[in-house]
Amino acid sequence: MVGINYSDKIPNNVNLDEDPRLQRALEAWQPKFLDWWKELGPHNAMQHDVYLRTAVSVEPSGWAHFDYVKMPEYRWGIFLAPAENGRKVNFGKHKGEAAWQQVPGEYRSELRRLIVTQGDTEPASVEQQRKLGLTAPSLYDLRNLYQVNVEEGRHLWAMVYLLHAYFGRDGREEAEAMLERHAGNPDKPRILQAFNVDTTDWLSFHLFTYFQDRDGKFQLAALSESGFDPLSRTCRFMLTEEAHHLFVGESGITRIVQRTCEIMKENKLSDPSDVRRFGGVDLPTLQKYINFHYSICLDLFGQELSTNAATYYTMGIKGRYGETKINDDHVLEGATYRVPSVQGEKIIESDEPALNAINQRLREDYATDSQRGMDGFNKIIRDHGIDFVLTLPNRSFHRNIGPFAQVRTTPTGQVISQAEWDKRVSGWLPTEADKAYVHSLMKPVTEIGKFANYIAPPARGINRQPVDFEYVKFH
Ligand code: BYC
Repeated sequence: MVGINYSDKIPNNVNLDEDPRLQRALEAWQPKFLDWWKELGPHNAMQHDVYLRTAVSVEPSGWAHFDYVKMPEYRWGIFLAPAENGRKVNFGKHKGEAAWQQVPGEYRSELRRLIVTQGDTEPASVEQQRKLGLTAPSLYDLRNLYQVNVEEGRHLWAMVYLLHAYFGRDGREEAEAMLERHAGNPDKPRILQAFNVDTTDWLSFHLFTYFQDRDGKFQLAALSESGFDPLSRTCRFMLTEEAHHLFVGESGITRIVQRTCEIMKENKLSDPSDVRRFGGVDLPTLQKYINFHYSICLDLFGQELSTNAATYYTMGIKGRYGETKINDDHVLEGATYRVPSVQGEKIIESDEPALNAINQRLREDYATDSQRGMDGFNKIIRDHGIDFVLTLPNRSFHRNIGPFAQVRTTPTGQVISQAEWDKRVSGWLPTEADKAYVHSLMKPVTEIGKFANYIAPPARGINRQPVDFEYVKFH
């Protein structure tokens, strides 16, 4: 077992006590992080006792310890996956060289930029979700929200550690700036657009953890391939935490779909929108929410053709998903990849340099992974004998980044005029009335073992506890 030192002020497995300068710098950042947590972390929740897991080891098996914790006392720390002996740079022009233990001087600004962008999303998501605790559908769900939130806080620590340890003064300044930009702040917004939208209801929360955290999975996986070994090791451990966030999203949507289908069956409803009369999330509304969240997440992968991504790849600092498992030369000079674009009224595909299509490839991998869960939701609907299929909208729909930002298309990918879009958009994206309806369902349920009407209980509890366990104790 690779031990974690919990006797230090900052728990870590990087021998922080052997580097007093770094330790002091991080200990000076720690109270600023806590101030930020108290101000912009979960609203009115600092005194609650929450049944949380904490990392006790970075090995894949058995890293978690579960107990009641007040969130400000959570032991945020620095945990890297174990070093791999003899690890190499596995792609780009340095392929085959020993992985870097220090930042290569000539790649400093690109690496810093990637780490800052990654780091910025973590506190952003906590800020976006800060009011959700007021309307949780159960104690079980509330606990999951808080678990996700504290781990996003830890992911910020992961990036701040890299900035402090490897980027000197600029890194320290970037670490400060992480706590100065805020989700939705017009003067100092978060870097990526999707991290400036408030998550104000639990339908959105489950879609966020399904779609947006999945972007996290794919970006972290691409960064875990990095030739800069400390970044790779940090991201590898973050991915084990990320898996739980994706579970929260997938199981949350599953439970909402399950409940909706039960309502339809119990009440013999054939028109899906009638579910609203019985206080459920009707499938057409769920589809609109899917359209919204999926499309804003597609933007998180950047432009379809990106010279930035080509540069990162050639430098060996950000790879592809599952890089070492891909069967090619891992240099991609002269290789091509199919990339969609718009030509007049049509969406076409053309072969483009694979290096410029690195973002696009990751987006496609993401799309495939997103569809997998959708198939599961549709199976529940089918099994209830309901004639409705949830779909992912076309990659051109409602985009703000890349060539599709210039056009309007239907969810099936037909290019349409702005006038037509204005006429039909209320059938594709949540309207104010849809949002008001969803918000009307958001009544907190705090009784042990009880669940809001629009969501089915989970199949099992957390850490083998029963579903009717007191996952959060209010104070
Ligand atoms: N919003 O060449 P391109 C997570 C900019 S989520 C605003 O394609 P690049 C989490 C771009 O900056 C994972 N701006 O860019 C989930 C560039 O600007 P400049 C987060 C955007 O750099 C849930 C220009 O457009 N991690 O962990 O190849 C909860 C040209 O674009 C956006 C990462 O993102 C946008 N969506 O790709 C908690 C990994 N897209 O140079 C956490 C690190 C593009 O013209 N980041 N632009 O000024 C990256 O790898 C890259 O920055 C991106 C963008 C993939 C995001």
